[in-house]
Amino acid sequence: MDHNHQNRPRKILTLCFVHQHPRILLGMKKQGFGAGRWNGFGGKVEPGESIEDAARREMKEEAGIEVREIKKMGVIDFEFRGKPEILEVHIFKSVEFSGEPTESDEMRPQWFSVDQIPFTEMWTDDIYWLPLFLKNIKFTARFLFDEKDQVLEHTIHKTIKVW
Ligand code: 6OG
Repeated sequence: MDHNHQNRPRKILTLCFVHQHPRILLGMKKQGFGAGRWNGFGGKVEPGESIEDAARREMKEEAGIEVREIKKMGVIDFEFRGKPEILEVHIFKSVEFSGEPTESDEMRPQWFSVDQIPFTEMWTDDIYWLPLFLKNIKFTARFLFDEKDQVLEHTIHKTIKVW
């Protein structure tokens, strides 16, 4: 573990999935960071905005839906070898929403059965923690990626934390 962990620049991001068992809403990222991969919906928290508000705003902007209650399921620190910045991603679950999932400039939404999640077309960390998410187990985690976006190291802790 890096001894200067506390001093490194952090970017706070949200990532939200609608999970209506046995289906989950994913989006194909069309542009920007992570383009070509299926993921939840989310992005950067803006100044003066709460993390939860950012998660709701991104769902509206990227998937065209309004989420009701959202529950924080986990927080992941992502690090990339050779880069000082840490991406602190707050993972949320929504069960109910209003509106119809709609394609945006950033994302193309699609429902998947939870037993047909396209892990080979997703960020390689997802296989480690999405199974916990689907079982409603909360977690904190850290992933270190190499230059080819492969996981070099990871730690995951289940938590009872209520953020
Ligand atoms: P913009 O920077 O485009 O938002 N994100 C990740 N998601 C997963 N599953 N794994 C990662 O491993 C990720 N890094 C970032 C957070 C980027 C979106 O992508 C998520 C945001 O929802 C490195 O605004």
